[in-house]
Amino acid sequence: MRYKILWVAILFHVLFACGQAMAIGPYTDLGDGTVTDAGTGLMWMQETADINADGNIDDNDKVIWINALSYCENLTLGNHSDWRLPDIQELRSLVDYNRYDPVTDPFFSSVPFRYWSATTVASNTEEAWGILFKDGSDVWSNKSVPCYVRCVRSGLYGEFRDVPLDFWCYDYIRQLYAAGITSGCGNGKYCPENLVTRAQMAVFLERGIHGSAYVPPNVSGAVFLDVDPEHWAAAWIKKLYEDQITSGCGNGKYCPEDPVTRAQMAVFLLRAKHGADYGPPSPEGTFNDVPMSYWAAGWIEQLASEGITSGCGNGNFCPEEPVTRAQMAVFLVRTFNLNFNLN
Ligand SMILES: [Ca+2]
Repeated sequence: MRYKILWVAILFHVLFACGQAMAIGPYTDLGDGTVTDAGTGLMWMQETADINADGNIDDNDKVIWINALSYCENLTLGNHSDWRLPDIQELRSLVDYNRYDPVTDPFFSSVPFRYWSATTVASNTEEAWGILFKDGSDVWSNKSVPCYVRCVRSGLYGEFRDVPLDFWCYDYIRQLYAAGITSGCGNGKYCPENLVTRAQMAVFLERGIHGSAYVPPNVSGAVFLDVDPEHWAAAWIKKLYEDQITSGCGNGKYCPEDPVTRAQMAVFLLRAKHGADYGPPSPEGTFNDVPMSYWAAGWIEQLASEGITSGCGNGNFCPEEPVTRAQMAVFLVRTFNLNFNLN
């Protein structure tokens, strides 16, 4: 019984310790003197600030607090100029409690001495918080004491906090946002892996057709049996119907909560782009999994010949697969030629 308790204790310790260790990073070395931390979404200077720019980090690179602030604010590194001195919580996020002397991941090459944070001590504004990177302890010092500096910026994520800068279609989501076609899925997120519903598709398409500022007229009566006039997208769906981009999903319904399939998307996009009267050329059998007899074959092949899709790999199109919001960003940007000059 005693051993059982011991083993449970050890197991808890291992689980807890592993959980702590995983909170550090993972880091990505961007190769330009900067490191991103996927855990916190922060970008860091890889090296301790070489204040006097002599190529060495030594006592001469310690500065008083006010100079630490201004050094970071004036820093340009990795093509970014929005650097700042980290606050105490941000600075502590670099501390790996499994390490000692210094306590940071080896590629940060920290000096085991005090680093400034931007956080002033609440009880004495002549003092500010810092961290001793030998053991990770919080220390406060008078702001006139010279300490080392490592600057930070909040640059790992762009417009949405669930779409990192190195996300596979970051540029497309950014374009879609800049065009005003999406403002995300709420709480600062874009929800790239969520499936696009037919209700959301109505909004995407109508904004693509009529512009980002477009607001559809209010609806009084229902157009589709399954779209209540109170539904959040009722006006958009009605306008999509009036624009003759959709006739619904059959039996007088629109199926607003169903995911959009890739085949449906092909029809939606081409009608939105070319007008309600548009019809594609006859299919020629471009994709292995889209026989010429398939109901949307012509649409799908036209989507490919316009460069909006190249399929889902291996010569297939995956017509019955749903579309994620990330994928839809790519399709919409290509369909409506959204090409803002973003820097
Ligand atoms: Ca130096």
